[in-house]
Amino acid sequence: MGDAFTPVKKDRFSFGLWTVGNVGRDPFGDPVRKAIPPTRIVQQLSRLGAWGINLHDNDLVPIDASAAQRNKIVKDFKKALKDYDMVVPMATTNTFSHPVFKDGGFTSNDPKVRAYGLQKIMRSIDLGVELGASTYVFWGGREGAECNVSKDPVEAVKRYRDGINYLCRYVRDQKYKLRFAMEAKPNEPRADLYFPTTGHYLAFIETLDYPAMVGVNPEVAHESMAGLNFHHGVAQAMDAGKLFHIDLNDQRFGRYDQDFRFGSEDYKNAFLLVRLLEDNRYRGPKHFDAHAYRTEDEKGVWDFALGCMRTYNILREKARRFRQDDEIQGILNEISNQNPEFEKHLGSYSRKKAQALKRVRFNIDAMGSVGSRYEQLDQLLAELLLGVR
Ligand code: GLT
Ligand code: MN
Ligand code: MN
Repeated sequence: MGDAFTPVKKDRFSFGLWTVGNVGRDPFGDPVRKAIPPTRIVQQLSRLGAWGINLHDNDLVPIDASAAQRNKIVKDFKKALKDYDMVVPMATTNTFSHPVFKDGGFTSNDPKVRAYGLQKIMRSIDLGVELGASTYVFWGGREGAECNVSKDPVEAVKRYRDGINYLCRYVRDQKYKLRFAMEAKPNEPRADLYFPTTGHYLAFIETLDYPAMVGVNPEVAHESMAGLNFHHGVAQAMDAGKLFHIDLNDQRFGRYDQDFRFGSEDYKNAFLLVRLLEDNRYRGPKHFDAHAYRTEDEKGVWDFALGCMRTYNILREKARRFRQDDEIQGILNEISNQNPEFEKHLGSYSRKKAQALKRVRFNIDAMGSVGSRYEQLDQLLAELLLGVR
């Protein structure tokens, strides 16, 4: 029996095979869980109310599988998707695990590695499209450096651009309905990664041959690692029409990439994000790119998955209450309706408007002495989030 926060398909929640499939390996310790077969992941996630499952090529098909093995695996997986009413909204390529990618795929100094990278990505795009994906993520996990004189960073950006342009043309040539979403991260596993933030990608995208095909896939943890306010970055991506996908998880500031359960660390920031997505009617997939604590067995993995989705829905309800709270809305109205007679000075430029504005006398001391009521507003938010409102 569910309650008001029980996830359902129309919530469009998705998980990566690699997220619930994470076996708990870390740089200091061995796996603590057995790999869960992809078909069981599909079944269990569906049972919990998830809608989609995302994958890297090698999450499903081992890198050394024969063509016959690949076909059998893909066939079984498709059957599970059908049986459990699950979709594959997004796919991506693993260009980071195999040693061949130790110095990057797109940005490797070795053209042979770059060529192999393109080949692997084209095959992986074929697989993603075969499974129904409409978004293709690029996370350049090895596109970076430790020895920063080993690669010219300007050249690295050019190589990356050449690779994405090539693949845009491949997608068009194949007549695939596929959009790319670029995922930034400042560091880890490399000391420094190129395109460290979503903002860097937003600028890069405009330099591509087919910018309309390419957007971003911001991840909570990654922008937090860079010390940034996540929901501000997401807002800018939305404003640019580039929020094609989103990776939801949680993270403590200043730490390694923790990929914690969504909303497990910072309720307030998680609320701000959910409110932003809901109020702006984001309709893309809501993908949880997170994994269960290393302390957990398989039951803990499903607790984790359900927890991500429930927390999102709880915060969605909080966002609704925020919109309907008279006192909060009263303050917001007051804030946004100050001195309406000055609106006429703003907006688009004209010489006449500029001349008029230059004649206005402002009493800046009086203006600067007006309080903002933000303390009161923020406390009302705190009380709403803490459940006493
Ligand atoms: C990897 C990374 C994620 C990316 C995935 C896509 S794989 O787990 O930590 O943030 O989204 O390649
Ligand atoms: Mn991450
Ligand atoms: Mn991610």
